[in-house]
Order: sequence, then structure tokens, then C-alpha cells
Amino acid sequence: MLFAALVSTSKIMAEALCDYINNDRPFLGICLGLQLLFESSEENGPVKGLGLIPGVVGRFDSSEGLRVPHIGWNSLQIEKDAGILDDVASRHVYFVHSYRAMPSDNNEEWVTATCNYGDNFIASVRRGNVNAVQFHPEKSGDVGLSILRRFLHPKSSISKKPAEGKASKLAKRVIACLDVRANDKGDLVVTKGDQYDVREQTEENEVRNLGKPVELAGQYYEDGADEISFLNITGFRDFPLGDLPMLQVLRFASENVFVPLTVGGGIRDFTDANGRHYTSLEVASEYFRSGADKISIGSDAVYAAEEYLQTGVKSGKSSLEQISRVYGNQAVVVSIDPRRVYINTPNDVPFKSVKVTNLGPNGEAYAWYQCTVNGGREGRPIGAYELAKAVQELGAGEILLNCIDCDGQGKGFDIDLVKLISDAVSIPVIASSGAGSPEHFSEVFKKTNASAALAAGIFHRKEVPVLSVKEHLLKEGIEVRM
Ligand code: 1PR
Repeated sequence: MLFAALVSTSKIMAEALCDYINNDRPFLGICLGLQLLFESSEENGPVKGLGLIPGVVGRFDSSEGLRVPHIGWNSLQIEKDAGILDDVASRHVYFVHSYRAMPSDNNEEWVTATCNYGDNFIASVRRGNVNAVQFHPEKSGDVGLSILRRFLHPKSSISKKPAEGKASKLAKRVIACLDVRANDKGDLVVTKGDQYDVREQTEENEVRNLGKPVELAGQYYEDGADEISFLNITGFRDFPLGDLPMLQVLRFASENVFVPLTVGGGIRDFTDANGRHYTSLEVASEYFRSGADKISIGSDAVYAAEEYLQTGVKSGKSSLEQISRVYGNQAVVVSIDPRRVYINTPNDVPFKSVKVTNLGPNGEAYAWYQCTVNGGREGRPIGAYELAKAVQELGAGEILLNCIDCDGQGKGFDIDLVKLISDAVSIPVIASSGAGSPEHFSEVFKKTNASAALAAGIFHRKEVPVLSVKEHLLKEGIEVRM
């Protein structure tokens, strides 16, 4: 939809842009800004492009098990004259897309770098002063910033930080998560649940306060987190757009954090106290305008999946469908809040169950994972397996897979759950809940097909820095961005 929207903004705009580029004026296109230069795109298409570069932009082929969208830090093969890319070949840069252009004899004069993901697609093009890249330099940390500086100040020499570990393929992502809510004094704080209970077990029973959101986000960026997630955990009852501090947190954080920001909490249709109705698309758009790169939907996605499974029809009206249709599925994460329910045999429930690694309290050998809404407060008649497959159909681009039982326990991820879900879908899955040591990260990447691992308490409690987790993963032979 975005490709079509950009091209059809106005014929005059497209002609002006073509003139600008044909006059070899300085130009840097990013992601869609590269795809637009080609003849057309299949996204919601076919849609005509500006036609400056021969070729058609097509969707990755996920038929052989490739996870699409391509989300994360990958490496480039420099084909020639890297130009503003300079030393990027040995570093990871951030991609988030489902469509790509392919090199051919007709466009090879343009291609300066490719990236291998399923096939070798075009990662950057250049002709004279005209540059365009498929990845996001503005979200690729210091490597990306040096590319932008070289574009803006062509004569400047940029200091290069030597990279540890040569980039060679899509890296596993380590994500820092900030659960955010107002404390009893009304200040927005970073908190952390213990199985989703965020209150201290003290007489005052106050909301656990682990720091200031913007400061902590900046700290985790500096520490090497590959993404930062903010979860507005009382969004299910407070209206996010009325929650201006949350939007300000986003705006300030996005000024200093140059890796992707995901924001979740309260994304659904809403009617405020004055009777003004806001669609979920308006809520999500405000989050995007405030600096979010991806939004995450929890409760509303459960309701949408339940309705889809009951009717078998995609209504197109759910927040998940509307937001992924307008912004692309790569911008939409579904956050699943399941609790483990032990059973004796798979036939005990009409939901997909797993043979558990550790028996239940009464020796139960199986478990299913019941989805919840409103921050774990209400169990729903749907399992995590059924939900994940349904939301993938409805347009989710990624799954954030929490686990109430493991949340805040520091005893490791629920490997049975992560394996079940990451084997069930072809979109990336982020393992979440329970990280207590670097070994928990290598365990989840070795035993499951998780594309990323998210943690909160281990970082907020300053038990293990992000960098130590990544150094451990590198030692274990797991590709990470350093
Ligand atoms: O339902 O669309 O408003 O979204 C609400 C969002 O807020 C969901 O993503 C939901 O997971 C989250 N949420 C709601 N209540 C809580 C709570 O804790 N009371 N956070 C909550 C759940 C999950 C992770 C957590 C990991 C890692 N937190 O964010 O940080 O479990 O923790 P750990 O490494 O310390 O174990 P909606």
C-alpha cells in the first residue's frame, strides 16, 4: 500500500523527482525509496514505479521456509565502488521488508551491493550522486549514521570503529524491553512484572520503579541492544493518545536511539471521555508519528483471531488488518501473553498442546498455552498456537511471544512454547520472558527457531549487560551484530 501511495501521491511529484534524479542531484532513497526507482512493484500491485532502474520489485519466496518479512541485521556483499557504503561490508545493517529488487543484466550498472537472504537481492544502488539503499541506515546504529554522514558531507572522513566478528548472515537479535506505566504518583516509570505483577511485595505495595524510560532506552542503545521495545502496560485501560507522557517518551527516545523502536499497549479503537471516537489506525499512526518503527498489538489481536477462527472470514476491520494494510505487515508485531496450562493428554483440550520438558505439579506430561488479554488478567478460549497462526493470516509481521509463568523468574525461556510457535509460523518470532543469564539466550537460539530474544529484568536489574550476552552468543557461534 505504501509503495502505491508514494507513487500515486501526484504525477507532478513523480515527474519532479525524475527530473531531480536525472539531473544527478544528491539523492538518497531508503527502503521504499530504493524500490520506487524501479519499473514497478508487486506489493498491492502491480504498481508502476518511477522506471529509472530496469526491474520489478517482488515478494520474497517463503515457500522453502524463509521467514518473511526479512527483519533484522544482515550483511552486504559490496559489488563495486561502495561510495557512501565505505566499510559496511564487515558490519551488519538493519533490514525490515517483505519485497526486494533482483539484480539483472539490465540493471547491473546501478547495483553497488547485494544481500543474501533466500536469494541475492539488491541492497544498494548508485549512479553519480543518486544513491538508494534497501536497509535502514537511520536505524543501523553507528554504521548507519556514518553512511548518512558520508552522504551529507561527501568530503568528510568518518572514523571507523573496528568491528568484532565479521558480518556474514542474518544475525539473531537481542532486544531490551521496557514495560512502562504511571506509578501511583502519576510519573511514567519503567517497571517490571513478576509473572505480570508489577507491585513490590512491601506494605506500600507500590509500582516497581526501575528507572526513567528515555534514559534507560538510550543506555540500552549504547550497550548494543538490537531493538528497543516499549510496552505501555496499562494501555488496555488508559487511552494512549491521552497518555501524552508516553508519546513524549517516544519522541525523546527516537532522538537518541538509532535502532528500531517498537511500541505496544492500548492499540485498539477507543472512545474518550468526551465521546470522541478514535480508530486503532489513528492510535497506531500517532505512535508512528512519535517515532515508533513497529507497533505491537496484544489484547485486540486475541479478539481478532477469535473472530477469524469462529467465522473463517477476514473482516478487514480489525486493528491488526487495518494497520498492516496501511503500513505493511513488517510494521506490525502481535504480542502474545499466554499462561501454561498442564494437562494429562492432548485430548483433554481442543487446543494444540506440547509434551512438556518438565512435568506439571501433578505429573502432567502435556501443556497447552492459554492466551490472555488485559495484561494477563483474563484468560481467553484460544491457545497460543491457534492465535499465532491466525494473526499471521490476518497480517502480523512478527510475534512477540511472552510467557506469564516465566516472566521475571530468571530461570530461562519456555523452550517448549518457543519451539511450538516458532515452528508453527513463517514470520519471525521473538522469544520473551524468563532470561536470567547469557546461557538462556544461547539455549533458546540453539533449541528453537526464534529470530530474536527479548529481556527486561536481567538488564534493568543490571545483572548482565547486553554486550556480555552478545559476546557469549558470539563465543557459542551464534551470529550477532557487534
Ligand atoms: O493488550 O494491546 O494493550 O498490550 C499490552 C502489552 O503490555 C502487551 O504486549 C503485554 O505483553 C504487555 N503487558 C501488559 N501487562 C503487563 C504486565 O507485566 N503486567 N508486560 C505487560 C508483559 C512482557 C515482557 C516482559 C518479558 C521479559 N511483559 O515485556 O518484559 O516477559 O521479562 P523478563 O526478561 O524480566 O522475564 P495491549
